[in-house]
Amino acid sequence: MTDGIPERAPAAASSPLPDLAIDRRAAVQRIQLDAGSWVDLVTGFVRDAAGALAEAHEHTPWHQNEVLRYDTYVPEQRLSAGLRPESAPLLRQIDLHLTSTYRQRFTGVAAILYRDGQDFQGLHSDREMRWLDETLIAIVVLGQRRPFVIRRRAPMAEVVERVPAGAAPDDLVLTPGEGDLLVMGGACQRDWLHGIPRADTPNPRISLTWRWTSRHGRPDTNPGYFDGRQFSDRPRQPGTRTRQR
Ligand SMILES: O=C(O)CCC(=O)C(=O)O
Repeated sequence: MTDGIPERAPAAASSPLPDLAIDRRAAVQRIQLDAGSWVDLVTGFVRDAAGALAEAHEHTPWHQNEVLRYDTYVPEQRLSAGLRPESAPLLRQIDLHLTSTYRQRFTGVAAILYRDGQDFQGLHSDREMRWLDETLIAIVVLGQRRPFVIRRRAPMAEVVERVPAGAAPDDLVLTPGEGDLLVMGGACQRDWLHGIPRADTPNPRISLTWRWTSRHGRPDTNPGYFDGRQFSDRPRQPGTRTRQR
């Protein structure tokens, strides 16, 4: 005490904050697909992308889903897992970043492992009844850069089958990987398809996906074959199951 003024306690030695695993200031490139749909691409979003790939590859409880094709269950050509954002610092940081950047509460995290170039995902959209007018699909891609094809939804679904992903003249082909962030927004799931075609690589690719939907939109009474069924807050749709080991 000096002249009635309490002395300040010595400043506590400042404890260093743990380094962020993501670069929150990395530049965002916005690609406007049309008046209502857009894609944000952030390269170099995950700082130690190689370490994150190794960690996710080794420690994620991957499982093999099977999907009903005609009258037979066939294994999906990729592995997947559901993760909780709070289960790892990287996921938590991405979750907080997405929430503050896009001002929405996302559901996450759906992880997919493409073991090599033979694993793929056909052109589809993450579409669900009623709430397709405005959605956000945020995908962090670790590992091998591979084409991520975005194609305008055609009135005739057969066009998708006739022209391989990436081969149509108007296909937009991005190559996220090595820790990039890709966000599809607006009416992208209603008006556009996306897919990861087979690629000539022995290397793995992992995607970590967060989703948000406004839950407003026209009822989707006639979904096509290529319309995804993964996204719902209801139980998994009949037709997809996890293989019993
Ligand atoms: O792996 C990706 O980058 C995309 C994943 C995807 O399209 C999906 O889960 O619906």
